[in-house]
Amino acid sequence: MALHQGTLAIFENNVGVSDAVLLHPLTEENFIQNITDRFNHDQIYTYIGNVVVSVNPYKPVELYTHDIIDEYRNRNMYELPPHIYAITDGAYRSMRDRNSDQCIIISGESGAGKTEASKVIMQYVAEVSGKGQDIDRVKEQLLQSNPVLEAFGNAKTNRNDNSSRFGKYMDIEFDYKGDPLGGVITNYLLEKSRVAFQMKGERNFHVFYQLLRGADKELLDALKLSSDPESYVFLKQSGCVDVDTVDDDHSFSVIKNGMTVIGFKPEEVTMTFQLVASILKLGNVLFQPKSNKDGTDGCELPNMSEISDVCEMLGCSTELMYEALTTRTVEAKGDKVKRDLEVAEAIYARDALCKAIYSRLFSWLVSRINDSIKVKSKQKTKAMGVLDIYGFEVFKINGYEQFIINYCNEKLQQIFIERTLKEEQEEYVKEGIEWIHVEYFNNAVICDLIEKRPGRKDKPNTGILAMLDEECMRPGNVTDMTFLEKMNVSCATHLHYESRGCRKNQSDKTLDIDVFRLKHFAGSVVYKVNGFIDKNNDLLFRDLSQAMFKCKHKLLPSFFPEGDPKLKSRKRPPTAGSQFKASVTELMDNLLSKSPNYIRCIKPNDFKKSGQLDLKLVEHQVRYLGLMENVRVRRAGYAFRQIYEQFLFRYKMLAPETWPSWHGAPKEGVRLILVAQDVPVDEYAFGKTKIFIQNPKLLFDIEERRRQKMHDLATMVQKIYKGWK
Ligand code: AD9
Ligand code: MG
Repeated sequence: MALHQGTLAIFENNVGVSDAVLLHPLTEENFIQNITDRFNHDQIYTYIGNVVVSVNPYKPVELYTHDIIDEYRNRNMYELPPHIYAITDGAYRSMRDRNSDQCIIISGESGAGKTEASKVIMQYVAEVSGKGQDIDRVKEQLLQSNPVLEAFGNAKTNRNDNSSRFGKYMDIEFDYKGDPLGGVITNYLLEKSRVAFQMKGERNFHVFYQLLRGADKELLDALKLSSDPESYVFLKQSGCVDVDTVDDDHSFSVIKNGMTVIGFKPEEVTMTFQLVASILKLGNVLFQPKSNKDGTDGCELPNMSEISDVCEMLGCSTELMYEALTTRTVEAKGDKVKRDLEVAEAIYARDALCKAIYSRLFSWLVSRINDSIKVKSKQKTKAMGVLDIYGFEVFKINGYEQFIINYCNEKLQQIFIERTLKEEQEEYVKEGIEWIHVEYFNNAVICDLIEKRPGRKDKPNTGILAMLDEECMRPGNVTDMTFLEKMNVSCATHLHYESRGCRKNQSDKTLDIDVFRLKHFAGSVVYKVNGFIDKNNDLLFRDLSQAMFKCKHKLLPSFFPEGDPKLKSRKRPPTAGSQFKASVTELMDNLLSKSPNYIRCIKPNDFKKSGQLDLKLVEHQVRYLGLMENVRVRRAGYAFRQIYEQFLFRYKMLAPETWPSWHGAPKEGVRLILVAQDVPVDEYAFGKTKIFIQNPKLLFDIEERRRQKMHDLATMVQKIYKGWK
């Protein structure tokens, strides 16, 4: 296939080395210099063997055209400059031709380019897989799920104007030909606290602004909304409404179109926006202490207009909603008593309701999309998964959400370490290959600190999630501080835990007492415990769930099944932390059942600026991502390995001694083939059961010669056959 030289800049003037394995001498400085030089020439991708390192260019780069996709199709990784297309093509072909389910794990901190990378993968798969009416419909639905979920699940943060506030894993399922049949999306814990509160300079989820800026007058009137985000407390309190890089108006038409393509019925779209609008209006509901100064506690609403609008949209009686927002039913010795809520309690209840409606709406959207994209036929499928999860986060103030996000990143790093550094080296030892161990930091110790199960005598209970759950279940006076005290005692000697006494920064001499510090693989993070118990409990006052269950709105009651008064069981739902842990465990099992491919994203600077690469920042990421260890293992190791019998079976036509059959020891047969192919002896090693080959280029050559030989043999057979006739 000829390259379009001159038109595709990517193929010209390779800067530095495209695979860090080739660096001489191999030092961290050289590694960083290499990716910096490449970055400065818009060559944002570099390999470490088959791992893609990607540096966010923060500007459009000419790397994603149809022509470039065409070049990467059916080509081996080392033939062309590094690209996500190459790793995707390799994964796609392994899945299609070798029946091996694949996953692409994208990691890196917030703003490093994970979500963009996942779109590049999707774009590539959509282009290279088959065409046809049904297939194109499936592809379009899979692609359109992206902007819709981003609208509802992404937001501007101080790190990233389009930050994913949920984790997403998408399995694309294919038939035996490699044509997509459908997919399944799994979502992980949405950061729902954002609905009611955002830090200064951040925004709520995109959809709120998109609706106000993009909806026509008719829709805004129907939803009783003003077009100005400043009219809504949930949007204006953070002081940031507009973002230069985000076009809310345009995005609204994109998501409306996306929902239609996916197959949402018009009434489903309307119901979705009714819920979004209701949240905005609920956020404007004010409370004031009751005006009757007779000493009774409680609060009332100074203005009924917002709540009346909400009730009309949701099909709820205003009295019921009023009561659910301002009172709470408590059961005392079997009796039900209504208690008035203080203003602060009512605000808390209102915010909890908004967060619950939004997060359940989000889960519904995901399952609704899944209904549309799921594989309808019974045929056997092969899968390729793409994981794009929220990146590691460190803010000035870090809370429960950052704790959960960073825990998830620890687990992903664990997979990378297990597969790329640990298992790889263990295999050499197991196979008896001479090997000098490459040291690396194993973050399993931090994963344990967070998630270890309680109840083992030999080890004290130091699993933070378990301790948090214990505290949430414990009757009596439980507060965030009692949880912190418990941790401080249990984890006192843990090397990655630091109790109270953490300084906010070097110059700050005051000590915070409501914080703890975790030394994550990616850096030290100070967490404030405020809200941990509450967010982990994730409970909604029953009066509110019952009110929601009684609404006439077609979606809402199904979001609040616990509000059904007929419900017998009052079992406590699992905590948010234990649900997250269970889903992360399931995710890890899923990823481990597939062949992994990695994209390691690097953020070049903290200012979202193009053309700027902060060496210190990059160095930090290179270190914690374990990239140097990755290069060392890769460099000393063998890119290719195969069981002797399999190698022999595939390449036996390449040596006169082994063709057409070989009856000696398989290892000897393999040796004869390599000798016949003139492969230098220092390029391969014999393991106990497998042959190991260092340079993948050699294998491509062998493969090419096999193809040629098969072709020659076929031609010869044809000639003989013709001669017979
Ligand atoms: V987070 O953990 O969700 O907060 P991500 O997903 O790692 O984060 P994202 O992909 O959203 O980061 O990238 C951040 C921004 O960088 C994007 O909005 C783009 O403006 C920019 N970016 C990232 N990758 C590319 C790219 N390949 N080309 C051009 C890019 N711009
Ligand atoms: Mg993202």
